[in-house]
Amino acid sequence: MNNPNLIALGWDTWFAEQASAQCDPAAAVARVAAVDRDQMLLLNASGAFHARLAGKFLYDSASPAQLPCVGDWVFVEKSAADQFGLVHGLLARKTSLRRKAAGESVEVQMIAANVDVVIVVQSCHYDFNLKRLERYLVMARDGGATPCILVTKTDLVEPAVVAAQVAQIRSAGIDAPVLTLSNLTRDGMTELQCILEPGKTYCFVGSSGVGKSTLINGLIGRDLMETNLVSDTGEGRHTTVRRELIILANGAMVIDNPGMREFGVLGAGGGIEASYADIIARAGHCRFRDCTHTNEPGCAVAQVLESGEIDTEHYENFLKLKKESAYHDLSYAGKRKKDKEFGRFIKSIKKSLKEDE
Ligand SMILES: Nc1nc2c(ncn2[C@@H]2O[C@H](COP(=O)(O)OP(=O)(O)OP(=O)(O)O)[C@@H](O)[C@H]2O)c(=O)[nH]1
Ligand SMILES: [Mg+2]
Ligand SMILES: [Zn+2]
Repeated sequence: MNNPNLIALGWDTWFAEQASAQCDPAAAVARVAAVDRDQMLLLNASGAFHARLAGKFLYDSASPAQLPCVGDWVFVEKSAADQFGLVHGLLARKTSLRRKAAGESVEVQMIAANVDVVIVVQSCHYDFNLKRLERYLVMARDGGATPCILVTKTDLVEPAVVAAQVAQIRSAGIDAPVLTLSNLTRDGMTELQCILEPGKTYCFVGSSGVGKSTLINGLIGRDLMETNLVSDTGEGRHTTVRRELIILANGAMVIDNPGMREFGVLGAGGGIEASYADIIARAGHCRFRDCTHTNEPGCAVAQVLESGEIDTEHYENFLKLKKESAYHDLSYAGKRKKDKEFGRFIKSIKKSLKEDE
């Protein structure tokens, strides 16, 4: 189970322990590089191959979030004669990048698994938005990953504009590292490359058109990812439609993502607590243990707000996200039962399995 060649793909003793606790320790494992409906691209020590979900595994999964997604480790069976591998199970996830789908649905969507660092990309040209940035940071931390902020398209504005945005991030109490980059002049590329460590997985998220695929192409050194012209306002169609884990020459792994327009945050994993550590620390001094920090007497958070020690916008965003995540957690618990959508999904896969027989 301690195959040194898997270590390059991010395998470590934590996963080895999960594997032996979950399954026959001799079972083969592989990492999911991409998922296309019922088929996936897997990586192991000997390279890339395609695989499908075993019927039993599919039937036993209670929700789409329990099916393999990019970055997952899976148990797989494949003999040399087989064209496809057969995936029998999913290893426990060390980190999960997930969101609540926009709109009415309460379904949790997996974006990627076992990501070490989530790189939140915003363009300094039209896209920069502190509230949205904080949502992304909460999402990253909620699933256990470390966030990093990347401000792109610095060639399109004066350096003072970039500096002001970085200052705004800092004064909001956000302590994640901030990098700046122009894909055009390649200013900041070396600094980005410096943080990418071999064997670690980096997932790029952010709005459509901020330059995620362009920068991944820049890291690979050739145009593997499709990119597209967008209007100046950043409004445009989504160019990237598929997630794929790619191994860079230095051994770091990167995952590109389609731009996200709107997403709900889940709070259960502690993402809000971690992203608003300054407010949480103050909250410990409130007179009432269940203080909502809105109008109670003896509220320690209100005190620092008055003194300006904590930014008002940062505080308001905290209240909003807390309310939102409490609502999602509640509605999610209430709708645990398998929903219709997933039933239909299972049906379509069953059908395509049959057709292949
Ligand atoms: N001026 C300038 N343009 C850039 C920069 N980075 C990307 N672009 C352009 O912005 C457009 C969108 O870039 P993409 O890399 O496709 O954006 P994306 O984030 O992958 O978008 P989605 O796949 O839709 O999520 C392309 O026309 C790029 O050439 C940059 O640093 N400076
Ligand atoms: Mg893209
Ligand atoms: Zn309080």
